[in-house]
Amino acid sequence: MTKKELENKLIELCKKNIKSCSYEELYTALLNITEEESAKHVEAVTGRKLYYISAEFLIGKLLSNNLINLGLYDDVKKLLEANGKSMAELEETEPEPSLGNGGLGRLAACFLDSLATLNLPGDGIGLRYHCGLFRQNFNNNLQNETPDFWLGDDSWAKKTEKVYPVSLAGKNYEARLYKIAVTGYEGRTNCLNLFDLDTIDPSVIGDGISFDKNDIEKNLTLFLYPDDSDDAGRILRIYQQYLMVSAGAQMILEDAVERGSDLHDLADYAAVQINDTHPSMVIPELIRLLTEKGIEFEEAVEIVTKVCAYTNHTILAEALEKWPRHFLETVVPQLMPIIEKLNHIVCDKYNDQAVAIIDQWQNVHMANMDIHFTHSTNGVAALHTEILKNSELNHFYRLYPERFNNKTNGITFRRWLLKCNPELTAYIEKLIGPGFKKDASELEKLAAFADDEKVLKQIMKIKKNNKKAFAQWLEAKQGITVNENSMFMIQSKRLHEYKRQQLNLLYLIHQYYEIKAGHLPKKPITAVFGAKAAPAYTIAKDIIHALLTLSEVIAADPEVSKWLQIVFIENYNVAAAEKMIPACDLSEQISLASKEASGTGNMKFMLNGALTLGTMDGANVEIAEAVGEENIYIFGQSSNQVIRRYAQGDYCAKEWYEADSNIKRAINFLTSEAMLGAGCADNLYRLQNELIYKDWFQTLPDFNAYVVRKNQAVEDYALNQKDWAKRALINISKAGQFSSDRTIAEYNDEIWHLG
Ligand code: 26Q
Repeated sequence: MTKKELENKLIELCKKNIKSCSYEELYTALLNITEEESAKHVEAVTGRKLYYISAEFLIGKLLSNNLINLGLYDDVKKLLEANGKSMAELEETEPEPSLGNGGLGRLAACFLDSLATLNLPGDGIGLRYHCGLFRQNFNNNLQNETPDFWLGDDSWAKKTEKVYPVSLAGKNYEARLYKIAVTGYEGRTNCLNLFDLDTIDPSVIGDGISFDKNDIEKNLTLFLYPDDSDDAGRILRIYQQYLMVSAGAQMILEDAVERGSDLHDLADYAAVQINDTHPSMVIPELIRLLTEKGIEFEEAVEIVTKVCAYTNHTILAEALEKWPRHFLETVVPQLMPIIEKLNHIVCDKYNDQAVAIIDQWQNVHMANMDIHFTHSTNGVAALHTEILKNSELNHFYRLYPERFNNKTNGITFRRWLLKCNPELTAYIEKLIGPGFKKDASELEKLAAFADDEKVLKQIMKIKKNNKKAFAQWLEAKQGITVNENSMFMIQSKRLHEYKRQQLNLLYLIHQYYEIKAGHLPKKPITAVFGAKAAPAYTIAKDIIHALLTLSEVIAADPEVSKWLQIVFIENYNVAAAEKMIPACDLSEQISLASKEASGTGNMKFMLNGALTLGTMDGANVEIAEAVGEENIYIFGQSSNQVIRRYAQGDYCAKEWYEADSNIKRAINFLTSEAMLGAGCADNLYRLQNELIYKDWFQTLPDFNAYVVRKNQAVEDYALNQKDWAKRALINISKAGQFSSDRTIAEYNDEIWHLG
């Protein structure tokens, strides 16, 4: 499409000249143009097609991304600017589809982008939630949650005439299919298939995000479930999962038959990737449907095992889904006999309770079913996969060593470089040509410029500009002014104790004391947080409260606030991440070693020229290997030390608290007069007790190492900007291996064999 054609089309759709259009009108018109263009790249599928089935697709806003992938972005931007309109304001018009909690959902979105870009036949299957993850606001330094409706009149999710019957608790429902086009970068167009009921009714919503949990017809797809340890209403999650899985399985079979399958050969037509245990019921559901169509049970099991593969995203035992049998008996009675039979097969063969699907307390272990009845189980970073093999899933690894494999996560460079950091993208292109956009390994060519002063200066200047842009965005959004000349250290990810935002909190209190004592940092510091806490996760919310309260205490203290500022981004989401990541100097990846399966934010920051301060956990290990120890700040216990400490069961936080005056001082400060003056005593005391008497994620043993490494980073940053820029450049040049294009190519070569 030429620029002139684009202009004519816009004018035709809006029925007036561009200058007099509102942003809403422009958005709608561009959405239509984008859809028309992307439809031209839909390709017929022959052979094996992938279905990536996931309860979450954290796709984020789509307009700019799709325009970039279709090669229309620059023309649209110029056209708007020529008519006095800005792309940034246009983007504000689009509601963000927050259809995921965090890493797992965002990974699914990156994978769809890479599949389409690599010209592979691969669709997503998920749910069309009416509200994405809750909207977060702060009130009295506390998190509040409100519903986040994202479906306006013009949504990317197009309603189809296709409906599938789904039986839930013995009642019949109709799952309607909606489709979102997934455009690849100079590639094909695939599809994200989302299912929904026609009968959803937002009037069942009460205060905040509470709603009447009883009326399935009205509430089933109303909300995305927050990553939650809360039991209340969990049964509704089974309803959601089965709606997705049953409609999805019917669609997969129908699609295969249409393309010539006799179902015995289903594996030649379909590959199903199960994204964590949330869609695990697809296994018994496919078996059920195949036997219904006349295939013998044993053969159906064999077919499904060949078709399906499973990805594990967590090492936290408490996060592995297990459902009380009576839940499943209530919601999906048609599956229970099949799950029972699968369990018999396993028990007869192995006679080992540790690998049974149904345990002695009548809980159904979804991950166990996945490992037995798929041909591949993968972890999401090298360390994670090793821990699965050697400890967490060792019983299974011994049975099926050949099924276990690693697929280190990745991110799409189209959104996390081209879209969010156009200035850096243009500069890289000037240095090494455009090849890196589709072949990320070409970033290596940047290493040749590591000692080129002109290049390093420009890298620093771009970072400076991105910090300025972030500061303006923050000012407009939250009315907060930050010092653009300070060092920006950012920790943005879900709020979880294992991710240890509380360790960062203790550091900031420590700094507060140091500054008070006249020990000034070498450079002013701005500590930025972005994080949502699950509504029922009490301690996570207490950590948010403590950080907001500390931020207020520091802001009110002119002696300290010149040197230290804490900023908490309200309602962290994909759009916010796109503003924060390019502006970051130091990326905080400080989970307790062995607990973060991979992390993907770590990759995004690195790609945008931040240095990492991190533990040897998840993909940090691979980042450290890639950039070398002089280009990263590593600290803390190793995963082996942590695992040993847990095994010994002798960690006593109180001893660390008593033995170290800095730790004691920092923890005591939580309930100081200053903090109690600005915050709530209940929350602050509860967090303090948790740290002294429990500290399940071993914050205190890593405290001193963290302080030392972080202060080293501040000093290096302050004293030698050129060297810092050089190390940033090396980080960018080594980021190629963390492209999701690489990840998807590996999945395809080793698991899917598509086409
Ligand atoms: C479970 C039961 C009930 C309600 C919610 C849930 C639930 C929802 C979401 C459990 C887990 C999740 C999300 C997990 C997740 O995002 N895991 C992250 O996956 C990333 C991609 O592989 C990794 O990089 C992160 O390390 C991992 O934490």
